[in-house]
Amino acid sequence: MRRPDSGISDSDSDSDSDGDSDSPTETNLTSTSTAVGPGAMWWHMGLSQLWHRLALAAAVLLLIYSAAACIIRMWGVSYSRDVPNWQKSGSAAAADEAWPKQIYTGPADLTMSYGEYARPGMDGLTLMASLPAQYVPTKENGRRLVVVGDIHGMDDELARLLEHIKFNRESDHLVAAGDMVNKGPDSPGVVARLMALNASGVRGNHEDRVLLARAEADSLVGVGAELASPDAEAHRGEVEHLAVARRLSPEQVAWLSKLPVILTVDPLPIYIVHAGRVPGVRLEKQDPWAVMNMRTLRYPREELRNVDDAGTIVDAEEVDPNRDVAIPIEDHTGEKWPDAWNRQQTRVPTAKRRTVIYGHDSKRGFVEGMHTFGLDSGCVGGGALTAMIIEGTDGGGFRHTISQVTCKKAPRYP
Ligand SMILES: [Mn+2]
Repeated sequence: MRRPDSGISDSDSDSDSDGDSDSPTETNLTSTSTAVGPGAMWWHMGLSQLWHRLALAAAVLLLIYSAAACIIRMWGVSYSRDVPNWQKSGSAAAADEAWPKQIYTGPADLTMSYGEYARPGMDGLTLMASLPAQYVPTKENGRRLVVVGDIHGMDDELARLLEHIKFNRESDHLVAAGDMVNKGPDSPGVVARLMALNASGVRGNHEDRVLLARAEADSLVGVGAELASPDAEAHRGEVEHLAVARRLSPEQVAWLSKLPVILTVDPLPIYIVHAGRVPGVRLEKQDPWAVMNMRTLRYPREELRNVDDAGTIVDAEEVDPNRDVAIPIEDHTGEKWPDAWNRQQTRVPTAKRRTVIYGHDSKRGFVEGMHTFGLDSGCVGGGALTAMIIEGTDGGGFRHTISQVTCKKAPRYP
């Protein structure tokens, strides 16, 4: 029998034998190895060479497997996605009975939900609250509910207005319709006066920004606080918000932060908000950002469909399905939201109609609509400060009067 350690000399002799067949010993060894048969090849290769080949074979198999897996995966990605109903052809679409029998033209026509979602970062914000029942004016209690528009730090004017209407804190209740702070000279004075009068209020965009700036500044510690330079504040547009936030006491900040975005005056059919509310979206589904910031509404379906050759929007009918989707925006480029609200109120039963009292739009000034009252008459810019005085009437209704004082234009603060 051959010994295992003779394998190496065997391979040597194989290569040698081609050029030199004179050596009988070597020839003999070659013939011996041939006689052993193919099984002996493993021994010819040697152990290290064997492992090399096995590794190579494994690598090739792995490569083939990976390529196959890749192709199968890509195939799956391309072909296993959900096909929207309106893209299904023929019988597939017909089989889906739930799909409405309408023609949908593209992504812009999909159902949208602007105004329905609370943004992240609204933690700690109260969307809705009801005015405590003892402050609701009725025919019987003879109380007055006094709603004041954007005060903006104009404390002297607020004091004059309250004096002018003979405000009596025993029988009257004051509600600030947002934007009590910023712009004017004395935001802390205004908040202090409101707190002293046990007033109610709603959060306006300016309260919101002051509170956000304050929360961000308070959360800075260590290196972050060191890096919080005035330049960085200016870059973020927070200089004024932070300046006001730092002048407010912790109690004043706490009071502001508890104000709801929407104040209802049940059982009176009244909502008080700072900027507006989106028609067609339930009260508890309103987006706080929109309620604090909106001025007009835009209608993407209408803008996409009802455009004439010159590119202008064709006037819509009173009831236009293309206005089902409304986007609340800050600027004045859309339809005034109170117009949309008042139009919608004419289509609901009298018992379900609601009046919205708001501020925020000093450009339009005091505006009285069928079911809307805009109270921002631009006091901080030298206009007037407006109060709406609400009293209860027979049958659970209300009547109102409007009072104003003129304002001295405030130097921009700070
Ligand atoms: Mn505002």
